Amino acid sequence: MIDFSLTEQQKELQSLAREFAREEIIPVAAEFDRSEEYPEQVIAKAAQIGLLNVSVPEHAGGLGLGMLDECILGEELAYGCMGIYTILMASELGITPIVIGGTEAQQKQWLEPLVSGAKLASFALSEPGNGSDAAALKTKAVIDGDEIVLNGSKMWITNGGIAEFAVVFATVDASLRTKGSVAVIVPRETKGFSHNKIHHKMGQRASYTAELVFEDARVPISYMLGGVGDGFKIAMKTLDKTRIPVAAGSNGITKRALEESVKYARAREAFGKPISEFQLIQAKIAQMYMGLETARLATYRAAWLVDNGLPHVSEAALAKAYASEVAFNAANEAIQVHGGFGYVGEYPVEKLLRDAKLNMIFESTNEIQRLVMARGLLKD
Ligand code: COS
Repeated sequence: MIDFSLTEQQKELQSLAREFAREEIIPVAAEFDRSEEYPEQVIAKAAQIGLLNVSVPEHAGGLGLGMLDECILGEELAYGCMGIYTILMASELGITPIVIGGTEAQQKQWLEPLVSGAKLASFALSEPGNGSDAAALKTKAVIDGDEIVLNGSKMWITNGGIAEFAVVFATVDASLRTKGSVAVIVPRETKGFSHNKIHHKMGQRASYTAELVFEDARVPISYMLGGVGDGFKIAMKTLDKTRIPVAAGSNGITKRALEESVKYARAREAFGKPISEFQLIQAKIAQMYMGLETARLATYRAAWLVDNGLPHVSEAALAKAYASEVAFNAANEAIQVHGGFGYVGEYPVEKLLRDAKLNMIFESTNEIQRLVMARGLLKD
């Protein structure tokens, strides 16, 4: 049975997030983009009204929202600012490996405090020397009695260093590739764990991105999710889910690009009439609309598969790659509609382009998404 309607609860969630984006995010988005500061107050308010850490299961004190709920939320928040939404999205990314690979006791231990204390989680897979080849981890994990000792560094980690903990992927023996991988929860205050904030990003500047450094950082072995050899699969299963909210965020960017273009095209005159009356402008607007509607369908379908416990690997990759490319193109065309005004910060469209670019890179590049889809298509 096909049903495109949202439940009453989902509609409420959508209006809550929409109102939050209009009242709390849009008025401050340009300033945080300029200052590159972490929007602490905005995140605190989001937590207060229940928009943070929404995927924490009910048995661990959370709302246990589904993937479609997350996507509805994500589109609205990213409409306001993709960078600010990324902070919330990355916290769900840090939560997911614990939901996938953690015992119920571990879920309670690590996820309950996130909800009650309005704290963030983070996910640390990429390293300075490798991102796409997730099996080539260099961060070393040594099991020493009932402790794990970590040495190495992680790169491009959203919320890294400001989150309560990072789920760190490391290896007990690099020559074993995936078979030597481990996933370990490292609390922020762990001795030997430090971070360096990364500055001057092209876009999504409100989100906090860091390099994490581990120098003989010791944690109890009970902080490991699963066993030795499970880390890679936990990371892959996580990304197979969390790529979908990236698609949802991309749809928020596309929707904003479309609406800003419509508003500007109606108001701006050239050759004695509003530019909205020119067919070449209309074609751009129609193209953005086509992109938005098809990308949203792909996103919702992938989310529906997750929520119904069905295979979703290729569909998640498709949604993420497609929606982020639609968003980038829509933002690019929105700048074109705005002409010179689109190229300066006075209007929000140049920021949309800078923000959209990252969605084509993080949570696996769109090249990796294509590889994932092709693998699915080519296997026996
Ligand atoms: N879900 C569950 N298990 C998976 C999986 C998935 N999506 N993908 C692979 N595996 C399993 C395989 O079945 C295999 O298991 P066995 O050893 O039991 O047979 C094991 O993991 C190794 O798989 P494979 O040999 O396919 O691994 P590769 O090194 O070839 O993986 C890709 C290649 C590109 C798929 C992987 O490295 C990847 O996704 N890279 C992107 C990493 C990334 O997203 N980086 C940025 C993250 S920062 S947010």
